[in-house]
Amino acid sequence: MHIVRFEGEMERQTRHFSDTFWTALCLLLSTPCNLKIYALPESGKPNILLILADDLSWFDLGCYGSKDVNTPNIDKLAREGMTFSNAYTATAMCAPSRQQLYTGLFPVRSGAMANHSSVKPGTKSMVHHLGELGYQVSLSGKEHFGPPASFPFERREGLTIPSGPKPFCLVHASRKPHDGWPDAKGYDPDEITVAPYLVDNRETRTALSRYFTEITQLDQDVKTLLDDLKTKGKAENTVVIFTSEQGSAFYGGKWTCYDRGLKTAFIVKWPGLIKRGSKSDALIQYVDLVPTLVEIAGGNSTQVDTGRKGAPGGRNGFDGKSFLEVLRGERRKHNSHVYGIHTMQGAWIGGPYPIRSIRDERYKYIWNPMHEGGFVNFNNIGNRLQCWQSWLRDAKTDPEAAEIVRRWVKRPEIEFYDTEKDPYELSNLAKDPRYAKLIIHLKKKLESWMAQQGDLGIETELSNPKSSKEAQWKPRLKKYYKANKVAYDQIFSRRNLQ
Ligand SMILES: [Ca+2]
Repeated sequence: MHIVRFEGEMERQTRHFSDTFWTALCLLLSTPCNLKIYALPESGKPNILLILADDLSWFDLGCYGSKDVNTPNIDKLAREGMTFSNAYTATAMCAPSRQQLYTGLFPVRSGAMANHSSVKPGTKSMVHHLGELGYQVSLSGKEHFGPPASFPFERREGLTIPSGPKPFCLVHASRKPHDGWPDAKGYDPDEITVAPYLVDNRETRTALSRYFTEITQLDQDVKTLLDDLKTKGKAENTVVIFTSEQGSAFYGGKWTCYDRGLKTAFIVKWPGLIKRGSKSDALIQYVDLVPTLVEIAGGNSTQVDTGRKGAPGGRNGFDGKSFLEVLRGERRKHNSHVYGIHTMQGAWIGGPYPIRSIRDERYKYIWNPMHEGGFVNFNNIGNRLQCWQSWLRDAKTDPEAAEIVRRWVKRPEIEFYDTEKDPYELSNLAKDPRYAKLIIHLKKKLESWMAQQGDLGIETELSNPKSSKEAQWKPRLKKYYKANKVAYDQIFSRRNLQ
C-alpha cells in the first residue's frame, strides 16, 4: 500500500489508498496543476528522531571539515542524508536556543530570551502540534525549557527508540559536549589544530582535547540510537535529524552572535525522499524546524496556532517556515536573511549586554548597543574552561594573545563581516565605505525584524530580570579583576564592577 500526498492551496491531507492504478490516475487527472505529489514510505507517517547536541561547534565534526575530531557515525549520517551548510540558531545559549527549536518562535516573541528563562504561558510547542497529528512526542536527556504546560513531552530515559504503534517523534537532547569534559582520550594536545580566534598555548590545547573527547562520546551515542532504530525495524520510515545546537563555550562562540556561536550543524536523513549525500546551502534557522516537522507529519504549518500573537503575517503563526521543499530537492533557497539575538541578563553574571545581528548568505551585521563596558561572563571571570587565566598571562607579553583577549571583551558598537573571506569574523569592515549601502540595508532589515518581534533593543534588554546568582558572583568578579589588574587595565573598563 502506498500513501500519496496532495498539497494545494485549500487542501493538504494524507490519504491512504490501495485501489487500482485507475483510481490513482483518476485522482491525478482531477488534481489542479499546481499540486505536488510524492510518495511517503509504505508504513504511513514517518517517525521523527531529532538528535540535539549541547554546545557543539559545527566545524568540530568530520563531515563539516574537522581534521581533528573523530565522528564516524555522524559523518555516515551525512553521507546518507542532506547536510546543510547555512543553518543557524538565533541565540547562542541553551534555553532560548532549544525553546525556539521546539516552538518555531523567536525569543522575544516567545518570552524565552535570557538563558534559563521560559516561554510565556499559553505558548505551544511541537508536542502540541505533532500530538494533534497523531504522534507520540517524547524527549530523553536535557530539558532546559518551561513552563511544563508548554513542553509536555513524554519523558524517556537512555538511548532507546519508542516501540509503540503510533508514529513517534523522539527528541534526544544530549548533554554532550557541554563543558565539564572528561580527561582527554585519543587526542594528543600537541597534534590538534588551534583556530586563530583562540590563544594557542598548552592550556587551550588541553581543554580542546578534552572537548574533542566528549564529541567522540556523543558520536557513539548517535550510533547507539541509530542501531536501536534499525533493530526495531524503523530505520527506513524515520526522518533522522542531527543538529549541534550553538557553538562551544570557547571564547567567541557561545554567548555571542558570531557564526561560531549561531551557526549550527544540521543533517537530515530520510530514506527514499532525501537524496543520499546531498548538500544544501539554503539559509535555514531553528524556528523553521517545527513548521517543517508539521508538514512532514501531514499538517499545514501555515494554519498552526502557536499560542502567541505577533506572527510575521499578523496572526498566531510561526516565525519560521517549512523547508520541506528544500529537503525534497525542489528548491535551493529558503530564507533571504537569518537573525541573531543575545542578552547576558539571566546568565549568572555579565549583563546587561544586548547583541543583535542579521546575516544574508555572505555578509553579517552585528549591533552591540551597550558595548562600552566590555563583555563579561563567568567564562572570563572564573576559569571555567581552565584556560582563560593562561590567556591573560600570555596577553601580558604576547601582542597576538592580547589582541585575541581584547576582541572577546571589548567590541565596537557596529561590526560587519564578509563571512566568505573571513569565516571567524576577525576583520571588522564596518567603516569600509565599499559596504556602506549594504550596512544600511541590513540595519533596516534588522530593525524590521525587531519591530515584528516587539523587540525594543536596550529597553527589552533591561526588562529581562537579572539572574539570582548574580549577587554571589559579584564579589568573585571584583576579586578576580584585582588579581588580573595588569592585563585587564588594557582592555576592560570598570563599569561592570559598579
Ligand atoms: Ca547548550
